[in-house]
Amino acid sequence: MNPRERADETFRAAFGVEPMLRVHAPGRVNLIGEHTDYNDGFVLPCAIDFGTRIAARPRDDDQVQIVAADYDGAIDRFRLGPAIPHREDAAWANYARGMVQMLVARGLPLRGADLAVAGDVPQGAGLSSSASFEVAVGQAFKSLYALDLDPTALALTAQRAENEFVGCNCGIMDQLISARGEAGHALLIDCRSLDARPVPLPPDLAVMIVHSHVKRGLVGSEYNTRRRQCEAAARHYGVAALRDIDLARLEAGKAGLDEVVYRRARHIVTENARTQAAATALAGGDLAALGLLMGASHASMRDDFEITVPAVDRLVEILQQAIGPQGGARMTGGGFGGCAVGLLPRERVAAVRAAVESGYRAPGGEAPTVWVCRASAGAGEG
Ligand code: GAF
Repeated sequence: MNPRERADETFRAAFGVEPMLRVHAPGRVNLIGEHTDYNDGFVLPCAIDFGTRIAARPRDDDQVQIVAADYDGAIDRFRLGPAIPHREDAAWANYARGMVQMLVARGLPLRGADLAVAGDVPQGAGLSSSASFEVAVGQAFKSLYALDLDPTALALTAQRAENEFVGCNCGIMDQLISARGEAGHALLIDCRSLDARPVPLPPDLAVMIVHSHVKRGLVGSEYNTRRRQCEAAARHYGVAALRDIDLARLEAGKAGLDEVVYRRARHIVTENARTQAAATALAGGDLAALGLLMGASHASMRDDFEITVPAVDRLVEILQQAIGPQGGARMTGGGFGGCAVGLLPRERVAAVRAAVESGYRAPGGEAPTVWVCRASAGAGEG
């Protein structure tokens, strides 16, 4: 059964009627531009054909009931309000609770709802299962109550839920691409203005995602440390965010800057430049240039930002070798495990898949999981 069917079936089993409407929101893969979003910089993600599906009906009171198909039909119940309590015993429920609380905080006219949720974004893989869940919950309320909430506002509300309710200090990339993705395109997002330029993916280009099966450890604490280091560097240069300096200024002003903080800043400054160049290379179908930029991005994440782990470095090397000069590969997402992304000519998919499946094993012995994904549209009904 696909997630849509599972959401429907779970809805019927829990509430005894057919849902009134269905919504979905996708996960994402980031092609390049890592940790640049909270530095007001550039990212180049695309929404993928894995996502969260919700079957829903409105209620005429202020009760919300959510049944999770992926958690054995576990049910969460709470009332709308400005201070919805956290669930300490069911972390999944807090994404929905946070989203609903932030919709209420926007002053939107919502009532309660019955929802059934099912998804197929692999969890803990760095493909934004949680952003897709938050955005899907927001989309469900938007559709049920015809809320005045455009896709950017939907994304900002979901980010606020994650920052203030769930307690993860993430940037805007994951929620924005989940809300605004375009089929067949990546989006070059300016995370300061929130302008998002669609960049068409050439039809003969494959987007390959490979799960390393390295369990992501320390993500929260290391993520917050990186944020603080970037903020310290911006203060050192007297700018609002690292987006505001280029490599020349980074080098000219580095006296007195802690060496580690300097390398963190160098990753952000060079990654911003690479991301914009990669959008140009992608639009022009220049796979060789794209491959070099992806390789440099991975090296920068490994050596300057220090968010890769040896097994993922090895996976990326195998991918790079198998892909060759026409295309490239890098780790994708927040880091410390998770997935690599490869961009390659479609005709090379079988050979690259075979090379990765025979050449890579996770530290625990697991074989990699390989998906070729379709760049998909953002959240919506249906
Ligand atoms: C995580 C965060 F949620 C994003 O905001 C982004 O910072 C990403 O890590 C790294 O690029 O997915």
